[in-house]
Amino acid sequence: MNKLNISIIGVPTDYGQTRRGVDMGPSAIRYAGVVERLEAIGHDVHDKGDIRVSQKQEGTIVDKQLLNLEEVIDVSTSLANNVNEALEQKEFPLVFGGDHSIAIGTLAGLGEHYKNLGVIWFDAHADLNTPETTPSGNIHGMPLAVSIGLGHERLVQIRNYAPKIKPENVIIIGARSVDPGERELIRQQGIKVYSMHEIDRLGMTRVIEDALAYLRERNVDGLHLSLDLDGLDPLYTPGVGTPVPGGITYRESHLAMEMIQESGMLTSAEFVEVNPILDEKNRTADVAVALMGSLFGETLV
Ligand code: NNH
Ligand code: MN
Ligand code: MN
Ligand code: MN
Repeated sequence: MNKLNISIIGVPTDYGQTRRGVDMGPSAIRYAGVVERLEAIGHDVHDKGDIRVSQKQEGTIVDKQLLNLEEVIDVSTSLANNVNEALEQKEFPLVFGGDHSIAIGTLAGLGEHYKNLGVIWFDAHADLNTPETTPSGNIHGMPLAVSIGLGHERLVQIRNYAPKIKPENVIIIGARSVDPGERELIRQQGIKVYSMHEIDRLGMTRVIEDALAYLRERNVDGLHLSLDLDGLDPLYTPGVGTPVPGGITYRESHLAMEMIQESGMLTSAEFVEVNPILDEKNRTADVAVALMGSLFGETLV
């Protein structure tokens, strides 16, 4: 196991969706013992605390297709700056949400340093909506589209460049709730998806082997894992805002993390959508931390 200088960045925001409580995700994950767990593996862990998320800005224009747009732009910009700084200091960015809209900021910080970044998007959803296709107006359903350059110009242009990543370097794993506009984008942009169907048929081992081989073939210069806890079955992670039955199991998730660790390719990660208000005894944060254990090199024996 390669010893890392891990820099934890908490992003206590719920502006990407409308259920309260997900802004307490970073606290719940810390309470579940993440720092101790990663240090026990042998890593050097620096908890940078939470970035500042301001109160709702009253009096701004309400766009039903882009809820809390100004607030999401603020959080994304500040997170992007923090991620950028961590990379400049040669630290491994580990980001805690918050809802999945934070990936806009994380990827904006990463994209400047990696010219050919690979992304594994572990999620029940595709997060490929645009203001034109969104069924909810929730920006947490849009971060992948924004990062490939599609969506509201001010989101796409965080840190003044676009796109942040290439659609052909993205692999979605665990999808089972995909909107019509997202299906079209997946086809049109050539985004690789291992839905629950492929996971059932091939098994998680083959899925991750294939995914990593695909990214290696594309000569990626870094690998980011964006893990939405709703990718797992809600049996294991009930504390999420939009649970979808028929998800990835606890063991399959661990296997995926272990295989990503073994590849030696991982250069950053984020864990999002932990909502302690909707949770049962912090189970979802506990699972998040257990998965980080596997991702960062814990072994069973
Ligand atoms: N696709 C739906 C939307 O855009 C739901 C997105 N919810 C998520 N994404 N949790 O991961 O509103
Ligand atoms: Mn140090
Ligand atoms: Mn998501
Ligand atoms: Mn999701």
